[in-house]
Parts: sequence; C-alpha cells; structure tokens
Amino acid sequence: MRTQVVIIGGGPSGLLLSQLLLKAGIESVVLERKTRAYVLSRIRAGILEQGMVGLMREAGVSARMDAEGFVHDGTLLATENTTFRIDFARHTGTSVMVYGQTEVTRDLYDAREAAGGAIVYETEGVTIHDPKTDAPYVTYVTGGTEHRIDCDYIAGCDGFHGVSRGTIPASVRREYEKVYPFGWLGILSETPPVDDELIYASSERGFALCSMRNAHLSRYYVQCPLTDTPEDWSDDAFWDELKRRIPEEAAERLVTGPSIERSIAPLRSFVTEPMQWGRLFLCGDAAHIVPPTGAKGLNTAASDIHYLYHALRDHYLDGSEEGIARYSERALARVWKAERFSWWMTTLLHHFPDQTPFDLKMQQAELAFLRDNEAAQKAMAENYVGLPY
Ligand code: FAS
Ligand code: PHB
Repeated sequence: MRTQVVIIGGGPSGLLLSQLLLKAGIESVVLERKTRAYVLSRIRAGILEQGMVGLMREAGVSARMDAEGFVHDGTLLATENTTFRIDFARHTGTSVMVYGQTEVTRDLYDAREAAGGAIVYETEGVTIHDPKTDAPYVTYVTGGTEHRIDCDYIAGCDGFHGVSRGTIPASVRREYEKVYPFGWLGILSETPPVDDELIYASSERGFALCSMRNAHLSRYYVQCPLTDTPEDWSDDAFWDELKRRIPEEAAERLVTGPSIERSIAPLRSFVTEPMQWGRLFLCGDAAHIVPPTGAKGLNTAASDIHYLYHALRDHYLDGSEEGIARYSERALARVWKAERFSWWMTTLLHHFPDQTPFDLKMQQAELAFLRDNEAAQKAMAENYVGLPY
C-alpha cells in the first residue's frame, strides 16, 4: 500500500491533521492501536484556544462546537480570602471555547469516516522504517497479518507512550522533564456547573478547579497526593474536600451528585527536541506534556498540527520545502511558551509538600500582584486564550 502521509495515532492530533490534509487534497492513513470507542472513553481536556477553534473551522468540523460549545470571556481565580476575575475579552479582544476533547475527537472521527478516510483501528506493532531516507515506510499488524505502507512523510501523533519519539535515536534526542509531587483527581458529574465560568482555587489544603462540559455536565478536580488512587476517594469525600477549597459562596451553591467518571492524572512538564527526524515529525503529546493547569495540552498539540499541516501543504501544493525544514524550530518556539505558562500557573496555584514559609509568601505575593496589576492580568489572559501561531 502507498499513501502520502502516514499518521500514527488517532487522537485529536492525528485526526485533526488527517482532516486538514484531506481538505487540501493530500492523502493520509491513520493507524490507531485502540478502538474508536476506547479513544472516545478517555475524559481529558475541556478548553479550546482560539487557534484550535480556528483549526476546527478550517477542517470543516466545527458545526457542533459552534452550536454546543460555551464561549468564555474570562475565568475566576480564588484564594483563601479573595476571588478575582481575569477578563480575557477586555485584555485580548478574544475568548476561549469550552468544548470537551471527547467531543472534538468524536467530530473528527465522524468527519473522517464520512469522507471515507482511511483509519485502521487496533493496529499492533507499528514500526517506523527509514525515516532518514526519501522512501520511509511503516509496518503494522492487524488481525495477525503484517502490513506495509510506503509513504512520503510520517506524523508521530501517538502520544506520550507511543513509538514515534523512540524512533529518534537517544543520541540525537534532548529530553527535558519536571515531575510535580502531586496529581489531579478529576470527576465528571451530571450536575449543573457551580458558576458560569471556571474557578481556579488555591488553598492551603491544595488546588481545586471547577470546570464544565455543558449546562448539565460538570468537571471538577482536586489536587491529591501521587500515592492516592481513585478508589481512595468516595464521592462524598471528594465533594467535601472540594467545598473546603473553593470560595464559601461557591461551596454553598455547589450541586453535588454521583461521579460518572473518576480518574487521577499525574502532572509533569516534558519536552523532547528535536520534533523531527528526517521525514518523521512528532506532534502533540508524542513530543511534549504539560500539567493541565493552563489547559495547554490539547491546544499545544493543535499548534503543532498547524505548523505541520502548512509545511506539508506548501510542499505538495507549492513545492516549498521551508516549512518541512523548519517544522521543529517553529513548533518548539511555541511549545516552550506553553510549557512556561503551564509551569507558572501550576507553581502559582498548587500546595507543594516541601514548600517553605518563604515559598508560601512568594506564592501569595504573586497572586496578590496578579489580582492588583493590569499588566500581569493581560499577560495571563494572552497566554490563556492562546499565543499567536
Ligand atoms: P493522545 O494521547 O490523545 O492520542 C494519541 C493516540 O495514539 C491515542 O489514541 C493512542 O491510542 C494512540 N497510540 C499510542 N501508541 C500507538 C501506537 N504504537 N500505534 C498506534 N496508535 C498509538 N489537556 C488539557 O488541555 N486539559 C486537561 O484537562 C487534560 N487532562 C488530561 C488527562 C490525562 C489523563 C491525560 C493523559 C492527558 C490530559 N490532557 C489534558 C492532555 C491531553 O488532552 C493531550 O494533550 C491530548 O490528548 C494530546 O493529543 P494527542 O497528541 O493526539 O495524544
Ligand atoms: C477541564 O475542563 O477538564 C479543564 C479545564 C481547564 C484546565 C484543565 C482542565 O486548566
């Protein structure tokens, strides 16, 4: 079999790239090791930057997002004794879209399948061959039979635990990592959101986040020790802890209910350089991870896809090689800014076990400066809605 671009991974990165390439008349095949149902069962991101919203529209898959998504012009930050708002619209002239990653992925799967796009599910043993030549190929097994796809380019969109990053020799790769000493316990509940906007709460007991998916589906998180498991927390214990960490008036109006999903995500910052090796390009979690505090994981995957899509389109349609040659440089320039913002928000809002009294005073001073300073709020707003591509 032959195609122009093999895309490894049928998560949001891989599916968005395949759909954009399709719109440009460029052939691709998506190889996904799980089933569609399994991919859609993972509850992850909830906030889309303007850039991601624009890519969904450019890919022609934005109808449901525009109909059902919530446009948010700001967010609330709460500490022990004060709550203040970051006004995205006033500081940046734009907003974010609240629309779950699950729905993004569903829309992309539906579009791909409606267009007869090639997605191979339940692939095993995906292996990348000869990425440093002008004739790379990928082999994989399905149903006990090995297959080979010859191609021009390979997009490694297979997430943190995929095979693409490891295809780049360890002697070439430079990896940067910070592991945080806590995780996020998240629940999904069929209850109305506690507020019209998100509430990021920092308390001496730890961080909490009140988010949502729609008017009847809420997403909540509390910072928890890395040693905890979801089973360690009853629903009642979760709600009691959340109420202790959010502002009193929010706690009083919080509508609780049974969790329909409960999971713990570890927090880490991670980047691998370079993001390309010959004709292999890494995108999304395959190349970088951020703590979810700044809602940058999915959105930074989207900017990688923007750069790679334009590079491939310029190559195939205009014969230009600059985007291909500079993909890693361009993607990483924005990746590191997202890493910084995610690290900054995580450091600002979480309780660190080894925090000294001085550290705590610095955290409180940073929050007070953000509360009182227009320039600081503008900087946060510009990062949160998404820096330009
Ligand atoms: P993904 O990991 O989503 O997709 C990779 C795909 O590749 C998967 O479907 C996988 O099955 C497939 N794959 C892997 N290896 C393969 C192989 N060898 N062959 C074929 N296919 C293979 N981001 C936020 O912004 N906010 C959040 O709240 C948030 N919460 C998160 C919670 C968790 C538990 C995790 C893990 C991540 C979270 N993220 C969050 C980040 C997340 O949204 C990612 O940034 C986003 O899924 C990135 O998309 P992809 O790069 O497509 O990677
Ligand atoms: C979510 O709704 O899952 C969400 C929102 C904002 C974040 C992280 C997660 O910063």
